[in-house]
Amino acid sequence: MKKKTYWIFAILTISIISIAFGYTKLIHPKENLVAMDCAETANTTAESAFKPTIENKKKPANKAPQGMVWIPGGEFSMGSNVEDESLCSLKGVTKDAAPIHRVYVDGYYMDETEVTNEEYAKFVNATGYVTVAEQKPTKEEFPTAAEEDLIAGSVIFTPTPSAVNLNNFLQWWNYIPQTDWKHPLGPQSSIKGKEKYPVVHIAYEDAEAYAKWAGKRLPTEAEWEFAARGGKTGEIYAWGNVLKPKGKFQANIYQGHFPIKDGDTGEDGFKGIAPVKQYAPNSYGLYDVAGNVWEWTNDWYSVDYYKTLNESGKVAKNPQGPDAYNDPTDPSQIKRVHRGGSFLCTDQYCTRYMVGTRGKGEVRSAANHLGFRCVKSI
Ligand SMILES: [Ca+2]
Ligand SMILES: [Ca+2]
Repeated sequence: MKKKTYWIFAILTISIISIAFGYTKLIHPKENLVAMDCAETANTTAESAFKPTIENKKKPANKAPQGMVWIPGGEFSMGSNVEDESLCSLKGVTKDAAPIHRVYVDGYYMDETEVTNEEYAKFVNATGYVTVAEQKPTKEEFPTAAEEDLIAGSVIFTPTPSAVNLNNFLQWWNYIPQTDWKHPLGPQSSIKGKEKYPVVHIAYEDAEAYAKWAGKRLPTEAEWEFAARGGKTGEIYAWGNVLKPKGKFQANIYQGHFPIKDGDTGEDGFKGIAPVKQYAPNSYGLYDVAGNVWEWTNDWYSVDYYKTLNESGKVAKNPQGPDAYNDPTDPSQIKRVHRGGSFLCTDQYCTRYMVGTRGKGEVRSAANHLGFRCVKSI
């Protein structure tokens, strides 16, 4: 990486990449890890912490808006058994999805897929909207940066030439000028022929602007998880408790040696990002809630939000997230919650495709594994 862009790269990447991988700061992962199937045998002994999901019975009289499905809402147990998440050989190193706590959400419609390039293009064509990644960073945002370093761009996953210690994500992320939703893999790339791929390099305000234009909104974290669980109780994945039922992957995640060049074997059918709807939907008809691209939610990220709700002793009714962000590992960064993991999640490093687990990202940061989907209240 050029030194010139290092400063902005570091600022923009640290929080977004820590979404998935921040906990590696806390541990010392083995080098040269090989692909493992350990998530397949994840511990379910604490499943009793989950109480049955009780779906609302009421259904709207009208048909769902095009491209959306009805999520009935109801009461459910939210969060993750920390014994089941994170690195398979190091259970429970991430604790922000605990404790499992009781939540109620009203019913709503949700986009059946991640928002696609085609859909985002309609919004941009109609409004002339310019995403954060397309905007030149300002002196106000980066007061110590030299003028020539203020270059619009975004962050791209860049495989390493050989095996690396997994404790430093800066090794496989690069800030690339002129990278944005229309140029997802750098200035020479395009989205031609990729209309059905999820839009990426989307900062929070870019997602929010689209949602408003579409007459929708971003889901709360609770709405996202209720929907992703598909009415089931306490399952590890959006499709059940086995990573590969009948030996078949159910989501676009990462297999092979992470993060090296040609390390992604694409055993699930895709090396890198996939068009939407390539895997079976969950029982509410939602595609790719696990993997493919991370999805913004509306909630501030606070490491202890679940603990606070749980300690209230009540069912949290339509929780809207904490009043303020709080990430003690990165206190200066303003973050909101991401959910679902991405095509880069692997049991060697990040198992956030597990349905109850959480991610987080700085609100003005984007990358080529981050998108969103919307909801709509009735
Ligand atoms: Ca894949
Ligand atoms: Ca997703």
